[in-house]
Amino acid sequence: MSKFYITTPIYYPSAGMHIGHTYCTVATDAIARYKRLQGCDVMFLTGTDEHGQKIEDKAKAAGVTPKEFVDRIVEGERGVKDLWKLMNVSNDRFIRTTDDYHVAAIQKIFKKMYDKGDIYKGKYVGKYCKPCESFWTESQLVDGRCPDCGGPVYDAEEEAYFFRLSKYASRVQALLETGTFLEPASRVNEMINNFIKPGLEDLCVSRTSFTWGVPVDFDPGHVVYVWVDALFNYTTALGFMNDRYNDYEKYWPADVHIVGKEIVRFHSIIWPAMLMSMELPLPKKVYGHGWLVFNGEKMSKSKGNVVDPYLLVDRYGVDALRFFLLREFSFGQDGNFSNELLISRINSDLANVLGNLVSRTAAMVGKYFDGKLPENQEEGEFDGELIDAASALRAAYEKEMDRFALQNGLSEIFKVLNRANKYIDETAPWTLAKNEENKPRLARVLYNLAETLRICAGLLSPFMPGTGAEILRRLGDPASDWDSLGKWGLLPADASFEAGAPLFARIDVEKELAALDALLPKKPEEPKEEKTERPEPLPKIDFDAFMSVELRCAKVVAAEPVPKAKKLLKLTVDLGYEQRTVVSGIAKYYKPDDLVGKKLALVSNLKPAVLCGVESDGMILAAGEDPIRVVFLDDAVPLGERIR
Ligand code: ME8
Repeated sequence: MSKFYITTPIYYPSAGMHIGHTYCTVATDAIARYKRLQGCDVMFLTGTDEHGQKIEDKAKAAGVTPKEFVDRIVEGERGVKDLWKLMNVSNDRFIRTTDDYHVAAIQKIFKKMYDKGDIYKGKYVGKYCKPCESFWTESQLVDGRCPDCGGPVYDAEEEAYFFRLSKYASRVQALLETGTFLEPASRVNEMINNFIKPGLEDLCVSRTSFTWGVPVDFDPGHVVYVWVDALFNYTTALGFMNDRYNDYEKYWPADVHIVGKEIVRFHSIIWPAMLMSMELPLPKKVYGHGWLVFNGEKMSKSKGNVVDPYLLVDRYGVDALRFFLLREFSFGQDGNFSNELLISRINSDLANVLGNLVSRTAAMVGKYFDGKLPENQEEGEFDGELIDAASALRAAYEKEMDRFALQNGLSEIFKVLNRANKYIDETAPWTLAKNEENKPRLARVLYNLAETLRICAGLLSPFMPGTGAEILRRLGDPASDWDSLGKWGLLPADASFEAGAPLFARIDVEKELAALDALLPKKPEEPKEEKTERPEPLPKIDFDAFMSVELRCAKVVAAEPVPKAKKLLKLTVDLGYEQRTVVSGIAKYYKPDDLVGKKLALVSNLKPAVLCGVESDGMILAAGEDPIRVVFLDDAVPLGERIR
């Protein structure tokens, strides 16, 4: 039996997961299920990438340890594992980079590259982007900002270990030029022109400015760069350099790493170079898929445009969502998500074509033959075209699926389903039913429809596992293995077809859009026109009077409602030299999560006051009365800094 090892990127459990993450994992799941259907021995790996400064900072802001923080997001309610369960993701293994076996293996891997001379100690001087955890040179910046996320970068100088990426530049280029290693082909030129041709610099692979990472065991104070730690997950999860698993020999090298386009550089340049250094076989393929964008922008929490998969599954069901993601967008390119597209796709393909064909066919088998076809059947006009289309489907589908053209794979199935709906119009079974003599012909027409549905349901099941299985169940669980799906006529002649509830209901587009609009997170409000009316001025004060107010920069590290006080939030703020409790009347305008991690201005020498039983030691600056807006400070202002 042939082996097939497929991976998704491992996710940063730093914030909620959205439809973009779901897209990547569901696509990978469809490929893994397709390979299983073909009879391959599949290993499908996913997991979480849990180290790094970003996680350390978020944990600190939430007032918990990094491990507690990631545990909650990975294992907790609506966490990463929950989401994959919801989406019916069939991963065989789940790795967490905080797992002991992985950490110990990373230490050995790092040491091995160091002993070989491919990792050496040096000093890093340049720019650093915190969210991306990446060092950049001045020339790599775009308009002075991080080339990956567009965010601000900071001067950085630290002693660090470097990986001799430059040494492997020509081998990596040759690998990319094979044309089979990285797909789609458009990504190859991007890698060669943007990264290899300008000259690959050695990669900084350790950090000393934070501690939440795999410690470099031979040099305390250094932790392994999160991407080195993350990339090797694909091998440690199989048991490479650890005893936890024993599948490395069996499954490595990977058949394909499915990754988003922004991390193609890590997977197609850095990853093979490190494997070359370790003298390990290289993955056979890296596939860089496009992004799901929302009105042209990548989804991100800070832009407030994330779409919640739980909400969509709740309204439409998991299969409809899986289907939409893989049918609507071309996997290698960006796709613009919209609720309207989602609803239209459900209506046009699932309710009108697939659902309708299933219910019409089953209803006719029920009405004319009591749910079970007679063996006495008669071939006739139009049969040939439908039989040819359904018999050729598996091959056409396979051709598309083998190059990960998932959208086209589905479109091949829908061509046949449409053909079958047309066949109903052509053969007009309701007219045949009027005459007893035509019953054998009618039986054959319904058989052909049911047999077409057997093949289509089997080939749909990697995309819509529940729906595929349900159609097959209603057909009496006929043969649906890979071999049988390539053959016509395997449904027994006296097949039964159980009528059941409609598989997909038609949705009223306008009503549904309005309902969704009310439910989905609101876009940030457009700023209102600025007020121009002059306020009544207060008497002038002298400089000393102003300076007697001590304003300082503080960061919110925790926030919670005050029991029995609807308007109040209790904040714990950090001034760098001490923490304080402050009560503020902003509960109507801010949720605790909106505030944690943000810096604001604190009147720190205000006399304490007790509000609803909680002592408030200071006051935060805010503007307006309804709504009240907190005056947030730039993240670059140091904690405790005086504001004047
Ligand atoms: O990159 N559309 O983790 P991550 C499509 N930890 N795909 C999207 C998307 C969107 N809107 N948003 C995110 C990491 N993704 C690393 C991986 S692997 C050794 C380490 C995809 O949680 C994104 O492209 O930021 C990436 O492939 C995956 O989600 C995980 O992103």
